[in-house]
Amino acid sequence: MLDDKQAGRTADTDRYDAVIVGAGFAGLYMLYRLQKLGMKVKVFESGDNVGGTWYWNRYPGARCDVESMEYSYSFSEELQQEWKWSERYATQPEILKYIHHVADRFDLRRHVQLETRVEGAEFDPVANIWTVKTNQGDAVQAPFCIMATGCLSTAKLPEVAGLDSFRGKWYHTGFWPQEAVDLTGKRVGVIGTGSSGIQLIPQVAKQAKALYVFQRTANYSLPARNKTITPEMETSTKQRYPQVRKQARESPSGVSYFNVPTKSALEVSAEEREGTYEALWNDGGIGLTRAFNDLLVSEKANQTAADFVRGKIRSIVKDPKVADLLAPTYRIGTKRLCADSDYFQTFNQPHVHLVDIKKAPITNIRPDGVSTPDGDYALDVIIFATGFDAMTGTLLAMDIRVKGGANLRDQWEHGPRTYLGIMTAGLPNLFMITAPGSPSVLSNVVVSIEQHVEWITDCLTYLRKNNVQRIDPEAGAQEAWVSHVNELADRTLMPKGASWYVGANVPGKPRVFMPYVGGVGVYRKKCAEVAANGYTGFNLSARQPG
Ligand code: N01
Repeated sequence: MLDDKQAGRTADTDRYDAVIVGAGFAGLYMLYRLQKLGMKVKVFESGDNVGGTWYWNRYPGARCDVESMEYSYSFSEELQQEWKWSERYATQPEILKYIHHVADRFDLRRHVQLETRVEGAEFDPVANIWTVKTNQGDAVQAPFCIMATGCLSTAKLPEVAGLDSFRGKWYHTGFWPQEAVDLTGKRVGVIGTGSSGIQLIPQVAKQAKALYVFQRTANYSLPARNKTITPEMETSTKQRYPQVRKQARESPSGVSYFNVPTKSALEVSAEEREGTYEALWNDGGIGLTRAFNDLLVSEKANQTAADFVRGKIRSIVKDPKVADLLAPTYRIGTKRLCADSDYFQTFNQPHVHLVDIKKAPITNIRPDGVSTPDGDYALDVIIFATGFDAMTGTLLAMDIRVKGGANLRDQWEHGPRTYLGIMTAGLPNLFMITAPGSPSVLSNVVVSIEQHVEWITDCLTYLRKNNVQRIDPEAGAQEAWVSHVNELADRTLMPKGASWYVGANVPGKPRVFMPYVGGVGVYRKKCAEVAANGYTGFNLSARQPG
């Protein structure tokens, strides 16, 4: 715990031009841009340092699955030339170090109040002012409030009784402690086999005496084939950065290096198809569903890629029963693809045990382990890699409302509704970076963050120049955007996956496919058109004279 001075805590009741919630990639860049506009800005951050996702998710094995030279800010040529990434896929410590470097290099820290959680925000519709309240007694005011709270920032524990009684230690990948966790010689249970579990499990296996992996759904994972970035690779990318960044911005996924497919998986011969999959498997990373243009659209095409990966899993895992259990059965790509380093190989080790909790779910946690109908498992440590209340969890945890009017929880009762994935009707002057209805989690999120931050910056500049005091999406424009987002998603197989993209991992959460599947490049153009045409689809209210 930092003291008040270190955290910048002041029980602030000051007035600002804008308040930003969150100091990860999004919040820091938003701060940078608004400062450049000469705005007085306050940032609240719940962690004891900046970094967002990369502050919290410090579990062993955590690394990015977007190549590091592209999972980085592009706004400063000096920054991108001077920073040196060491590996193809950066580790969590390296990314956090980069974010700290950015915060220091651009002198951003002095505007960030740490260890402070925003609890609510209320908009006064007469004065057009937000009052943002925190758990530290702050009540700051600003005409604009910007949520930079991340898409995967509310960690989720399973709804299983008995955790309080557990005598060992337990952890969640999404709020891993800062101090070292020694698992040497321990009996460890990992619950969850999504991206976090798949990265963590090989690392835990290196230390634990016995490792029990509790798997509810087998997942598709592709080898990352991580490697050191050679000086030649570095120089080549740095020389081409302007093109690389442009290509990424205009691409479907926000990266320059994915194939943009033109052929159907069903129009080529079986040999050509297998050869394409094989080459992508050998190259590493999560580009496989970009091999052909119908893998996320046609059931038959999808099955060819799914069969290929299932075949690979069976060829790696020696025990056929374990291999069967690890072979996913859902449509590939309809849940987030994972990238791993020796995940499936880990199950060939004699001290690693796969437990099928789909067939026999965990019934309760006991003082010495967990129970399922198939048996009891004695554990010293339980690690929950059980994911997040994604995209809406953090926003809805706050009480966001208009005085005497709408509130976000009611507005989104049946699922999130936004215009452009940036604002929601009825809550004026509230911007949300990478919100539902934008490409966000389907993209290289740093590219999507930069696009939103720049769009919001331009918007605030326009409002100021044109004497506009209030911006609020028109209800009709929002309905049309929501329909467009749903219509595009429904043309694909994506909504069919029981994924966090549709809220399937949170009991009772409305089943709505949340991200925009139309692609980063297409989306960027649509947002730019709205701005160029004077913010079509938004109600803009002029400042009252006098
Ligand atoms: O979370 P997840 P995550 N009982 O929701 C299981 C990003 N990320 O933290 O599939 C038992 O994917 C759940 O089972 P099921 C990335 O976008 C990126 O792993 O719901 N099990 C699943 O196996 C990613 O998608 C990177 O049946 C329960 C697992 O827990 C997102 O973060 C690295 C359960 C949760 O998987 C989230 O990934 C890490 C229960 N009650 C994360 N509840 C990279 O860049 C859940 N599960 C590489």
